[in-house]
Amino acid sequence: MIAIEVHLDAEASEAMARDVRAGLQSEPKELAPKYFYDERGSQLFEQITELAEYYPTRAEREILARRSAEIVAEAGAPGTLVELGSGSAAKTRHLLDAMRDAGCLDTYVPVDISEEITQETARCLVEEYPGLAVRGLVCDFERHLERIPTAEGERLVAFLGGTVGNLYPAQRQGFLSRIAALLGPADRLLLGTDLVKETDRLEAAYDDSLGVTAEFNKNVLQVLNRELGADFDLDAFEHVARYDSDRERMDIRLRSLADQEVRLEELDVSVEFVAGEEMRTEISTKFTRARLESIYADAGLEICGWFTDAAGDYALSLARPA
Ligand code: SAH
Ligand code: AVI
Repeated sequence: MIAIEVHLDAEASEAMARDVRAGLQSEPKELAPKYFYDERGSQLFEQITELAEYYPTRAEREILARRSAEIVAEAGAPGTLVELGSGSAAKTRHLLDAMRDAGCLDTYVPVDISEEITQETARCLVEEYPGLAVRGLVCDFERHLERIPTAEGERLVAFLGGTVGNLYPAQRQGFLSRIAALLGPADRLLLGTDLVKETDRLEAAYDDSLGVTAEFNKNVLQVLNRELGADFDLDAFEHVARYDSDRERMDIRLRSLADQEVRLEELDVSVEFVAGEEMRTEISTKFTRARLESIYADAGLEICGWFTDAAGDYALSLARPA
């Protein structure tokens, strides 16, 4: 009952080499957050979800635990759940339970760039949900979105965890428009978004006292060391997490602690960092309902369901083709 297509080929390695070369040569330097997620990066993200300061996972879990039956009914009792950036699919169980209880659960399609966690998630889910077909895709969802299998009946496409917030506005707009084009008239998108709140809480969520987020951030350097023959010294960088209140997004960086030169053998380039120089590794955008409505409208989507946790920290919205 498990079929997983892996699209991490030579083309993916070339895309990574191209991205990293361009990012390290731009001013300021920048790396894409999708490169965080090797096996270690996925494990570190799972640890982040359990941190006292990192509320988004708990808030989203609260909504899914309370409202999944309603969400599934509102989405028309779909037989297929497609999940973008599925990871361990820990919270997704609430949706799968609700689909099973509604008698519509047939197929789960996890789509993730991290092969280890996707294989493990598929193995666990077929055991937990007898009769469930898992048709996964290990790929970059921005490059391979159109490879998502079509289905006989309705599909619910879930993009949870707030991962849409890690995309830049133009990238996000293009991505949501492509999702809108994939949806049939009866299909629905379920989107998880963290909401705008006080700077202190946001900055604490991305700079925890145990240093797990710092380790997660620096892990991207380890990925480049392994994949591109780089010689980054992880101890020569520090984690920086600041809220940009104008753009309503967390801005996450690595700051060089010294003047240093880093060699990336596979790219045949050497890159200079001066002491104090910051390289952006991730943004994490925070939303309001009004802003999301306008983002949806620009992408050809409209909200048909809005669910928040009791504290109003986080929202799940259901959207349909406009
Ligand atoms: N949905 C889970 C995991 C969120 S972490 C949760 O809510 O807890 C973000 C996930 O998206 C990771 O599993 C990561 O591997 C995946 N991811 C990030 N960028 C991706 C990309 N470009 N293509 C496919 N998967 C991606
Ligand atoms: C996956 N993504 C939604 C997380 C976030 O909150 O932006 C990644 C993360 N980065 C640091 N902590 C968590």
